[in-house]
Amino acid sequence: MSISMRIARIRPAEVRLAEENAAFLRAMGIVTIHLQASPGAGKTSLIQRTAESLSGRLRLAVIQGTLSNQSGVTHVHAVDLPVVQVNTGEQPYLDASMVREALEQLPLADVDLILIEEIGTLTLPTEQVLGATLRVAMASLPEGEDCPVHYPGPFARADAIVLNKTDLMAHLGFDQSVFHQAVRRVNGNAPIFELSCRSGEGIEPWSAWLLEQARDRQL
Ligand SMILES: Nc1nc2c(ncn2[C@@H]2O[C@H](COP(=O)(O)OP(=O)(O)O)[C@@H](O)[C@H]2O)c(=O)[nH]1
Ligand SMILES: [Mg+2]
Repeated sequence: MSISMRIARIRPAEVRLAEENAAFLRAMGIVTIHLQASPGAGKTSLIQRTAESLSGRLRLAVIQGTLSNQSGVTHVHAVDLPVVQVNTGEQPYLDASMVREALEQLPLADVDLILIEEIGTLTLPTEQVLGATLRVAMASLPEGEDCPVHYPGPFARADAIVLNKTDLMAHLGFDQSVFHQAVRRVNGNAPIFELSCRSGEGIEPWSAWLLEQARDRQL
């Protein structure tokens, strides 16, 4: 059976579970960010930088998806950060029931913001729903300026877009304006955060946006 057929069959239950996740998290005043990007784009690095940056300002937790056949996954190693790793087995993406199980393992009374690191891919089933508050799509400079046009799905659905590895700008001759145009062809509104997890440049505006999202929803 193809994956799309399987998803079409399980979709109503998944959607219900995702809605339950969303309602539960809303009631707890917790914001969840579903972070999607190619392998190596810098998802784990961004989570670590974000944890450092928001330390003392927001209480973070992490749900990190990993594949069973994936070795050398970069583990989140920020101090004092609750992290739950979810092995998705053969399925190359997280689903709502996995997120629910992960939530049960987190100290939710002491959490304001959960960053969910998706398995590294820009191709996810469009039906995928987790119940996360916001979606973030991330690209990195080596993927080229056209990345959002070649893989429109995650960028079109994103509430915010991150461009990582800006420290490589000069080496790669990357043209930011072409990247912005590519994003705007698929997403008219989402803020774009250009940053470098290597140097830390640009992390603060991204952190400030997260803080704003959390505060807006906790009032
Ligand atoms: N030059 C550069 N390398 C980065 C940056 N962010 C992450 N990396 C490197 O990219 C590789 C993949 O990063 P990782 O966070 O594990 O990516 P993930 O697979 O998306 O979670 C690692 O070798 C990181 O050190 C950055 O801003 N600049
Ligand atoms: Mg990672």
